[in-house]
Amino acid sequence: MHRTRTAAATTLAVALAVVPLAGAAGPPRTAPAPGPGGARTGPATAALSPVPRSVHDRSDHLTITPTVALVARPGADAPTLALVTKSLRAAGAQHVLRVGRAAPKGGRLTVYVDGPDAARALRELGASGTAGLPAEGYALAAGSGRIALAGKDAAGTYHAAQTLSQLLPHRDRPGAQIRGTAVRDWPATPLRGVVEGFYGTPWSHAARLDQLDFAARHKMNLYVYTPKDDAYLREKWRDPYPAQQLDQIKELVDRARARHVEFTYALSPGLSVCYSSDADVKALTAKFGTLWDIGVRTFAVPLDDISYTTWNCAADKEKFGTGGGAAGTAQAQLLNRVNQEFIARHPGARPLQMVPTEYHDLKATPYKAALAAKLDRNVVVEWTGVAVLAPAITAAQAKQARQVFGHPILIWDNYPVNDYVTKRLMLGPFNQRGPGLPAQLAGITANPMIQPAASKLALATFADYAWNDGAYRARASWNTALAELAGGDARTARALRAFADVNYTSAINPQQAPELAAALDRFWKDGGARRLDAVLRALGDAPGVLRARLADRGFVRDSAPWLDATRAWAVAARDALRLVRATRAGDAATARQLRARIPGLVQKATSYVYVDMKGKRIPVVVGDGVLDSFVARALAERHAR
Ligand code: LTM
Repeated sequence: MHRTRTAAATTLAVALAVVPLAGAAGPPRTAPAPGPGGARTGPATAALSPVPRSVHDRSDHLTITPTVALVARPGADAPTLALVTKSLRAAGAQHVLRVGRAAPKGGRLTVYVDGPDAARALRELGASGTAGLPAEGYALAAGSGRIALAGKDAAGTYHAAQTLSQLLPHRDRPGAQIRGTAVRDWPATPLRGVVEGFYGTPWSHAARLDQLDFAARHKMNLYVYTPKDDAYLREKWRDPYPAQQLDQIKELVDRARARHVEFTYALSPGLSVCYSSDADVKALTAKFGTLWDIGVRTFAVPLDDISYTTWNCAADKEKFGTGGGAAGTAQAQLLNRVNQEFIARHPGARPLQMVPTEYHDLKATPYKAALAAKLDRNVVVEWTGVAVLAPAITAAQAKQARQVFGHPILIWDNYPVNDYVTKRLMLGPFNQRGPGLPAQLAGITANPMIQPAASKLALATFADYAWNDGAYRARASWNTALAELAGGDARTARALRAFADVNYTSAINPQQAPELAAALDRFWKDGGARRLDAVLRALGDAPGVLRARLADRGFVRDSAPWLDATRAWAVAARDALRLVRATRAGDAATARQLRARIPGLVQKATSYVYVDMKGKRIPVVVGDGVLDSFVARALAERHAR
């Protein structure tokens, strides 16, 4: 018997839930997120992220046998097979044997990947195949001694393998028994990924490799390489890369390909280009050629954050005239030449992408009209919404953008980017993007923070939205992301949640520290000092817990000054709470001592700095407007009484 769960389930109780067996039980791979105050919420099973379109529980089970047969046709996608094998081994299988069309043998778990065998296994398990699915869709079914994975295309099968890796438990020996399931799933929009497009210290090579792995785990399929402070992308756009840098880019391209992620190379000539110059067209296409040679197949020309009222050469003024319409015409001509002389002449190249100079509104202007009329139809236009930092983006706005720009729209979403406010980490979920938006788009990308590992919380929620916006619930997705980053460890997840709460605010999550603010409000209402003290103690302990237990060391490195500030603010706030209690109890001596000490604690809490790429020291903020206000109100308490 099958029971269908809708994809909108907030915490998706996972199919393939592990059935505990004597001697075989262990923690599920991804534990549920802890609830406020530390209580575990949801069932004792993992949550799938992104939430699939549909999951059917089956009434049967399968067992991870010591040897598992893996049936795949010759030429099957190697990354998919590697991932399936890795997941089976992590679930306790000792041997994963690749076989041809061999029939299942003697009670051995058999896994079918694509082809007629997988199609038959899906049928036998009562699951639909891939007919009718869009690109990257997949079907996965498991039960009664077999698992079948089938993709609409190679990327679809790879996504099925990613889902399987979340479904299978982590065991160090065979024998785990698993409930049967059937998953049918597909993405909400063709392109989903990260645009490394911020100002400030570009991500390191190691961080980029790590991000490509992360993207794949979250079913993102795009990484756009366009850090503003890589000189070879902007100031020195005409210059070839030094060999070592090109080697590193090639390593990224190869890693991306092995993860079914499209590496996009985005070159920004706008600071110095002469649009009418043959030599500059040649310089642009020659640079693209060097990237093509190392395997890049997707190219972009961002023209954001440049002036279009001043030309870089007299020839442009002469040829195009002045004003926004002239700029749109000049850009369209340059891009059309790149499109026709490079993209069209390289079979296998993906559609060219561009960022217009007017990228953050919907006003009908001469510039946009020129682009709409003159830019080749198949060029994809990037757009940040109705503001650079759009507080919300709706499907209706995206529809309008398609009309105004006259081209397919790829959203460049400026969240969780923090280059304009480097004192802040943005650890809240992706938010305020409407249901139905992805369906209007060629795709959606998120511009991350300067801190790559710390960006993962927001990016995981972004990926959930981009894959299945209909099922997206920001807080539920955030809970899942916290649990994943914490590696399923409840204590780490609680610490991470407390830390993320005081680093929450942004253009799309206006409230700072929503959980802490609620705890403080409650204290001012009911005077429950013990309860609040426990919350503040947990906040103060969180940095130590994360430093000691968080497996993602990059997150700890990225967050270092914010972790220090969090600890120091919690110390100051606990003293402030003691001050309120002492004042209310008429304990003047204690109150006097605390009053003398607290300013020094606040000074310490505000002393931690982020050092940017130019060596500028920027004092970081945590829980601003919440922790500082609490301390100030506590200090004022004496005057109020
Ligand atoms: O958003 C775009 C298209 N361009 C720049 C980004 O490079 C920058 O990271 C963000 C946030 O500061 N704003 C921009 O305008």
